[in-house]
Amino acid sequence: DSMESASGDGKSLYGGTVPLETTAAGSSYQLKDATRGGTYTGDAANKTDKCLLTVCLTRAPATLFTDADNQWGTGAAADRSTVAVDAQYGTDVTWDYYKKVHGRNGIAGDGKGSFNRVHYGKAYNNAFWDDNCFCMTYGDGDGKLMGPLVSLDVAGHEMSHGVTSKTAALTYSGESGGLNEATSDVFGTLVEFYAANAEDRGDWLIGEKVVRSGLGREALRFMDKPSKDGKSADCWSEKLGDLDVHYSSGVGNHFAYLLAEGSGKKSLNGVAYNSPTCDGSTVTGIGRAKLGKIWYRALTVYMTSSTNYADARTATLSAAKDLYGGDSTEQKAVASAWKAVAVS
Ligand code: ASN
Ligand code: ZN
Ligand code: CA
Ligand code: CA
Repeated sequence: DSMESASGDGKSLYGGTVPLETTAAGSSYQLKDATRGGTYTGDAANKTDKCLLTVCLTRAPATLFTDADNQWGTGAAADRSTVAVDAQYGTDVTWDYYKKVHGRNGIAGDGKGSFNRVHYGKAYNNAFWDDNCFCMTYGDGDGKLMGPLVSLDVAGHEMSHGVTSKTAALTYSGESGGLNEATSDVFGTLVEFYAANAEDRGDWLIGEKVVRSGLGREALRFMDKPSKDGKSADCWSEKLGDLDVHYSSGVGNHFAYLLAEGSGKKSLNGVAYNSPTCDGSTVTGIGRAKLGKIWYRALTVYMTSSTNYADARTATLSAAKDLYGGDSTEQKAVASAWKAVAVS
């Protein structure tokens, strides 16, 4: 069969009707995007990987989604293609964000795509990046705590783990692990803003589309005040590295919010924020675009596998100096935002 790129669209679960670039193969279409390195989405058939650490005896499949008329999904989770639309769209937007904003061509910067697996496991309340398959995997959620974990911010979060893996390679434990997680939350959030999707507008919450009433809170994580999740740290302390990486990330998330938006109260796209500082100082934000520039340069030029929060401060100060000059407003804001989360 001859293969050629085709423009279709899909009815997603969280983002309304979205454009999809697919592959025409004979009389049907594949959910595979040749314009983004061949990134594709497959069905994991509710199976799970069986692994001991990184050695896997069996792996859930990634059976490529196909469609007869290139109009994918129904917008309802009952159709197996619907969440595939979200996942493919999420990695499309993330691909475009890295390319257009940072000049990065794919996860590894080599133009090569990756793939998504959706419907992983049964009632699985998680999503993850896996360095071994170089792929993203999404559960359907149990419907009580969470729905399908295929929102834009989660897709951007998981794909950004791949970018971190190919750049700073921040070790996934201790403070470097918290920074690894914060990197994914920061870029997942910037991807959500970049998408400008009317059904899933940009915000500083992680997983607000995914959570269900049983979880008892409006998002998985809150970047303006990370402790709103009941576990994450707002401020650095000596013991921070003992926390799970999804909670020590709070300090980096809080820094990122403060740097972009500033301290205190703010309302954005209909969401209210109130970001405190750890020392009572006032931080004036420099905007999301500059946050993204500074964090990306710090990640790709200055951070290494062992970078801790003090090192991340130095890395972002160096990045801000490169981008905007020493003693620039931007570099001073980076210093103020780290001070405000007790990193010096
Ligand atoms: N959803 C989680 C994450 O991407 C999975 C994990 O704990 N690694 O961080
Ligand atoms: Zn993560
Ligand atoms: Ca949103
Ligand atoms: Ca969000």
